Amino acid sequence: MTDQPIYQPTADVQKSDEVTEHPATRGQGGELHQEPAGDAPRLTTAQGIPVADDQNSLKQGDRGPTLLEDFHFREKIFHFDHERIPERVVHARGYGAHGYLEVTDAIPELTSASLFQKAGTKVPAFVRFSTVAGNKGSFDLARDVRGFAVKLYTEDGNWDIVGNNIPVFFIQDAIKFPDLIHSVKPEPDRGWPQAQSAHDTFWDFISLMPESMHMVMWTMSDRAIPRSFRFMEGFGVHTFRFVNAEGKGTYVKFHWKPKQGLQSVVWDEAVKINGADPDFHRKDLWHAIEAGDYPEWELGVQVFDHEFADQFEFDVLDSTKLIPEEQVPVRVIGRLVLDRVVDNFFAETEQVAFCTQNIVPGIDFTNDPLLQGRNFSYLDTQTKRLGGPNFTQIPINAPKCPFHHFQQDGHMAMQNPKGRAAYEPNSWAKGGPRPRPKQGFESVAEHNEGPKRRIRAETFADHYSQARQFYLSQTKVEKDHIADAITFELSKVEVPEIRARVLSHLPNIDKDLAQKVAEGLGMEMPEAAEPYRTPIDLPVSDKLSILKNGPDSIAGRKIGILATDGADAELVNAVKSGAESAGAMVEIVAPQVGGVKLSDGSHMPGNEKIDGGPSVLYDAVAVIVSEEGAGKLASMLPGKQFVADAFGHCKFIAYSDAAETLLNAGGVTDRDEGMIALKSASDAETFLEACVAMRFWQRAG
Ligand code: HDD
Repeated sequence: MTDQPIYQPTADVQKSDEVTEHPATRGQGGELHQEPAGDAPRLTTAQGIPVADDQNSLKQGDRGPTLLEDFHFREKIFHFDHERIPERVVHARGYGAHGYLEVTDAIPELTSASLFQKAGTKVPAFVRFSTVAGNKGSFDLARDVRGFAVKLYTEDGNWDIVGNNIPVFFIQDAIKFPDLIHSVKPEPDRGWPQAQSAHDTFWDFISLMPESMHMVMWTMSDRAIPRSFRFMEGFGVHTFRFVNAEGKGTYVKFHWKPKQGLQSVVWDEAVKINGADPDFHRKDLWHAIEAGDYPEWELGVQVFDHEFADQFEFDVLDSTKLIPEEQVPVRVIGRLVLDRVVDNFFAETEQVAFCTQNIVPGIDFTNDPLLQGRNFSYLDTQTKRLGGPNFTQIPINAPKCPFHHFQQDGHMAMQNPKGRAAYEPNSWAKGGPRPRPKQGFESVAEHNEGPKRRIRAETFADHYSQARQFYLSQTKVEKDHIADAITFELSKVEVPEIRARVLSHLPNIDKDLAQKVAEGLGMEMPEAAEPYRTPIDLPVSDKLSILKNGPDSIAGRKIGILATDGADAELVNAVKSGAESAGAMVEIVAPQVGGVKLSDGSHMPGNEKIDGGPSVLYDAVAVIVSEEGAGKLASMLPGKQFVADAFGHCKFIAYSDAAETLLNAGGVTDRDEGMIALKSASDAETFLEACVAMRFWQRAG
């Protein structure tokens, strides 16, 4: 033992409400001289053995080799080495929250599902939102479809509605799913691009699959860059079935409609948010729930019968088609509320296992060939990802109703039955669970026949009509965004033949769109692709547009106030309190995160330093600065960009007199109606009222 003090790497921990000071240190003689502070539980190994020192591995001599005998060290490193499970092969990046579904309109005439028998019934829910293509560590604002997967823990078991924020899909038959996903994922030789469809292989595949055209219109629209999970619609996509107590089936499509309204960002904003805050969407959900501003969606159903299905222009089993709400209105039957963040991301969000085949009595599948394939894929993928068949025993996946079965053993089996009967039927008096012919799940007794063939039904053959309907249903701004997005994506495609092949599909959707994209790319318009079936003209559907279905208040939005020392206190407080009382969140962006001293001498704490709080993080901004503060910001790039971007992204901007210097330095010289001068506190109201429109689109031309 040396006479020198023994070096201990543990720094003293700063005291706060949540942090206690308990550096476990050894004295000069090597003896442990400080027990953990307070009543903290003792640190143990996973086997429960108390740990004396968690800072140093066991060594032979102070500078000698680490000993294999150190079971605490070995267990800790071994566990760490095994801490990751395979990420989801798609939808790897996601974020979940808990809540409930409350039934607002009972529908026993349509379905025997237990939850829909009585208005007011509440069932627990877990929802996971996701992007599709990117890996687990990718950024939130990728141009991509968003997963909208809902697990409902009903009295009759778990019902998973594994949907997206887009009501249609790229392909009609599940056998093409691996091809679709391989084409969008990083290319196999070079390993890029991450979380992006703007590359050769994706567009090559798309150009060869005309059935994808409808979905591509959606993914090139602003639907694929939502402002937040809270402002997205969700769709079950496939046609499912409701089955009532008499066994009568009715077709149904499921919809989630955000009470917060729909909202997306513009592409330049998405790119910049990815840099400024790659976790933008997950943080948004977390902060809203933590603030008690619980996001809510209406559960809506489109219910229709065989007669409608037979006369509908398209096949209701074709997932590349939707049923316009004008044709079959959405009936609201419930509300989904997310009111609790997860306790542990891995245990809940990462381990949750959604499966399309999880349905309950009263719900049934249809023969949609995409759905049929999914019903195989999800169980298979969960078994691989979570390591075995007992993933249903993980608390987030376990039913919350009583459940009894004879499945047993396997990796990590936690629920192990007692007794001798592990089979059914058996003749033991207490032999365990028995099937219930009347209450158990039964499939609709559908009659199917025909030759066994690999074939796509003729009724699936129209590839362009609904793509055209979607495009024509958009506002001018939204149409421009679609054209810009296709142009951008194709400009990243290196092989001219692929660009030309994609372009050749567009005249079948809309000639002006095709022309715009061709001009944007600087290409000659190639000959239009020969459609298998000539597209038909369909009426415009307003429900397909985001801007026609925007919010009706600024509740749940985020206003950024750029303030400096000496900023007019009355104005800052008027914008802040006005926004907060309208249900919006407010953040102060300042030259220093410590905050600012306002004109009345009061201190306003900052939320972001200007470099870390660009205007893309906010729905609208107020620039309330002193002359001196404006001058300083005008000499800083982040200051100039703050106002230039807010203006360029068509946001409403409120500004104090002194802000003129900064606005001009940022190149914002127009004072259009989206720019609201704050002369007195009452102008804050004008600004906040204008913000309900979310953007001053007239600026976009
Ligand atoms: Fe899928 C995950 C949605 C077609 C195979 N899918 C997954 C998730 C969502 C969807 C939201 C993430 C669930 C979560 O948060 O954990 N998928 C869809 C929709 C589709 C669709 C709306 C078309 C209508 N999917 C689809 C097909 C197949 C798959 C055709 C395969 C035949 N999907 C999977 C999967 C995943 C998955 C490989 C990956 C991780 C997982 O299941 O849990 O099984």
